[in-house]
Order: sequence, then C-alpha cells, then structure tokens
Amino acid sequence: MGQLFSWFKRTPPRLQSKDLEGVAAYIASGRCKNIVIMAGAGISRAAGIPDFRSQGGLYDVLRKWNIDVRRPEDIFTLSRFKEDPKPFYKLMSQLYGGSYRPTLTHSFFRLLDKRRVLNACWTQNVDNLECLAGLPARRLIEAHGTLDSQHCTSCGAKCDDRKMKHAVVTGDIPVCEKKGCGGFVKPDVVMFGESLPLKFWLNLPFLKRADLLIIVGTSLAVPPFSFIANWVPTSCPRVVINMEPVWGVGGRANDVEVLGDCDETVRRLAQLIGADWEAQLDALWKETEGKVFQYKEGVPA
Ligand code: CNA
Repeated sequence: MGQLFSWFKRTPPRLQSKDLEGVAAYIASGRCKNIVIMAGAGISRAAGIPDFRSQGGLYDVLRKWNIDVRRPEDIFTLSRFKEDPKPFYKLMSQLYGGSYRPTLTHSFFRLLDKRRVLNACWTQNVDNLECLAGLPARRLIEAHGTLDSQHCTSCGAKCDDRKMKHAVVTGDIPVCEKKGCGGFVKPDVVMFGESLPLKFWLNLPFLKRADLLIIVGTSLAVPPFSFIANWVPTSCPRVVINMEPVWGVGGRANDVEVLGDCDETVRRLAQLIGADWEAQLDALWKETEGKVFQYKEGVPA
C-alpha cells in the first residue's frame, strides 16, 4: 500500500494547459524537481556555430564546397576518417576558427541546476558550451562526445591540446607522436560507427525519474539519442522548443510544442515562472562574458 502511495506521489501531474504557460505553472508549483533536457545544435546557433540540417547549416556548407563525400554524413564516419581525415579537418578549420560564448539557452540550463530542479542535461553538442555556462559535469551527459579532448585512432594515446588547436586553425592533420605509431588523431567526438560514451548508457535508468522533459534545438533525427524521448515515463510532460516540429513527439497527452527561437522561448519561460527567475537568468548569462570556446588560444604564431 505504501508503495502504491509513493508511486502516486511520484506521478507527474497533467499540465494546466498545453502551452508555455502550462509548463511555467508546473515548474513554479514546486512539484517539478527532475527536469531532463535533450539538447541539440540549434541551441548553439546564436553563438555562431551552424547546426547540421537547417538552411545554411553544415550540410549545405559541405555541398557548396563540393567536398568529395558521397553523402555529407560520410565526413563524420570513423572508417572514412581513418582512410582520409582531410575533409573532416577542413571542416573543423572552417567551423571552429572563431570564439563562441554560451547562449541564453545554455544559461537557462544552469538556472535550472541552480534552482535544484535539473536532473540531467543530455546533449548531442560537442562544443563544450554547457560546461562554459557553468553546468557541473555530474549534470551533463555529452552523448556525442566533446571537442575538448582528443586521442589517436590507432593506439588510443591522448594527444596534446596545443597540437589539436594548431591543426584546427591551420587545417593540418594531427598525427600521433608515439614512437612507431603515426595514426591520425581525432577529437573525442562520437562518429558514425563508434559507440556512445559509457555515461550515456549508465544514465538511461535515471530517465524514469523525469517529471518534465525539455527537448530543445534538435531535429531529433539521430538515434539512439532520439530514443530518449520515449524512455521518460508516459505521464511525464514533454515540451519541444524548436524552430520546427520534431518527429515522434506530440502524440502524448502532456506533449507541448513551442515553435520559435530557443533563446526567446527560455526567456519567456523564465518570465512566466517568476520575475526573479528572469533576473537570475540574465545574471547567469552575464557571468559567461569572456568564457568562450576557441581553438586559437595557445597556437604558436
Ligand atoms: P540538426 O539536425 O541540425 O537540428 C537542429 C535543430 O535546431 C533544427 O530542427 C532547427 O530547426 C533547430 N534550430 C535551429 N536554430 C534554432 C534556434 N535558434 N532555436 C530553436 N531551434 C533551432 O542538429 P541536431 O543537434 O538535432 O543533430 C545532432 C547532431 C548535430 C549531433 O551529432 C551533433 O554532434 C551535431 N552538431 C553539433 C554542433 C555543436 O556542437 N554545436 C554543431 C553542429 C552539429
């Protein structure tokens, strides 16, 4: 009997209304304590990093460059990289030559953490901006790896950061310096053909605790990441914050879709929850001034 009551207690309530106001009221009620975020490249566009599939995104860039790949996806395939890493590094040098500050959406994640309502942020992004926004590592699952470290694809040895920075800025291909190896070095991003990090698999059971799922800035087109949306309890409200509808979400009673720019939407959400939330959001974003992801730093002149 006790178990039955605790199950009822944990069952998230239905939203008052299937819109941003309903989501805000739910968060403000104090009954929502285990928010799970699923994030994608759309949240970093305002930082200046293109996504994959939007107009003007990476796939369009690759087509314009006439990069010799049968499909744009091939550039991110491990076997292809091992054969010829040049297209990958050409892309990296074009993409990550600048410096990128976390966006308001990244700071919103930090705000949820500060307010002790964030269970975990599952991100497909590799740009490290969640960390720079101050999200602690224990709350972050970088499902597709990170550009923040790198290893040799042959022997697995770690490679020096400065060497990688140099490679990204100049387009040179970094090669393992271990005696007799000479394998190509690759940032620790998960390519097609590689398994996802252990942290991804180990955290799957905790999705059952979710009492709100926020899906933001992602087309949700890449499995197995996309499956997470269906691993939260069926009673868990799911809100999509994206420029366009997301396939596979919308059919449940508590699904909400808010189409539009994510920075504008999270600001509106914070305002609706309470004025102090918006003020804290702005303060957290201000803290990210000068915290930028960039490769240029440390590159020998
Ligand atoms: P995607 O398939 O390109 O989808 C991005 C989604 O974001 C689209 O549905 C857009 O409509 C939406 N979007 C774009 N701008 C905004 C905005 N301002 N507000 C709200 N929504 C917006 O990218 P996914 O992340 O879904 O695909 C997963 C890939 C992309 C992962 O493997 C990543 O590693 C990879 N990626 C990451 C980065 C990065 O780390 N910043 C950049 C480019 C690609």
